[in-house]
Amino acid sequence: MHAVPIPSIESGTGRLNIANGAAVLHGFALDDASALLEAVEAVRVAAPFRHLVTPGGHTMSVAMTNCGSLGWVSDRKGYRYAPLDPESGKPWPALPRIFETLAERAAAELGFSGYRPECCLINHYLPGTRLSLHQDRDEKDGVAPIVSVSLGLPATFLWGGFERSDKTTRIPLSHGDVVVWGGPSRMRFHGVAPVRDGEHPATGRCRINLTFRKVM
Ligand code: MD3
Ligand code: FE
Repeated sequence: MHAVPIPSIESGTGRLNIANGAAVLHGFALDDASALLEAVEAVRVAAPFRHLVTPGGHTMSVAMTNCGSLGWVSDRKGYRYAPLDPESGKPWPALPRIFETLAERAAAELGFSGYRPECCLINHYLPGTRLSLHQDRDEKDGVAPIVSVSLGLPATFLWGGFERSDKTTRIPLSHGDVVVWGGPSRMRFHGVAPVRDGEHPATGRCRINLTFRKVM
């Protein structure tokens, strides 16, 4: 079922296949990076980054916001997608056109045509910030891929198996990389190792990650 256990480089394409339906598209967002970051600035004015609290009472070290018709939120009551920003009581900012276009083009590279995510969760990492191993399982659509876009400081993505205790593979992600996670990989445990200190010309001292999600 999981037929590609070992990452394989497809020469010349800038594409790293990591499993059936999952691949890193190196530099796929480079040409759009400054426009994407401008759009993030507009989103954060309307819906600032905030540290969500987990149902267990821990404050997440990643700061998050959303755009789209639904946003991912967490509090003591649980994780869910919500149409309103709980901080403002207003709808999340709309998905910027450049976000929609990039996500659809990236998904199409892996053969997922007509990708129309309702949500873009935007994660903000300062040096030292990490995201512990988890599964993304709050989406009703467990088949559509998640598309992620890395901007700014590099990070090491931790890619696990189907049990939390499975060993993880480390995948370096840098500015402009796009990853499409579909097919059987969709429910794998994954996380991000603590971001190392540094300066990036596009973002300064932080990493921004966009994850597009087909929720309904
Ligand atoms: C693999 N974000 O927001 S993106 C998340 O870099 C999240 O901010 C990380 O994990 C980040 O939930 C990683 C890549 C990603 C997203 C979802 C996945 C990889 C995935 C779902 C299944 C498998
Ligand atoms: Fe995730």
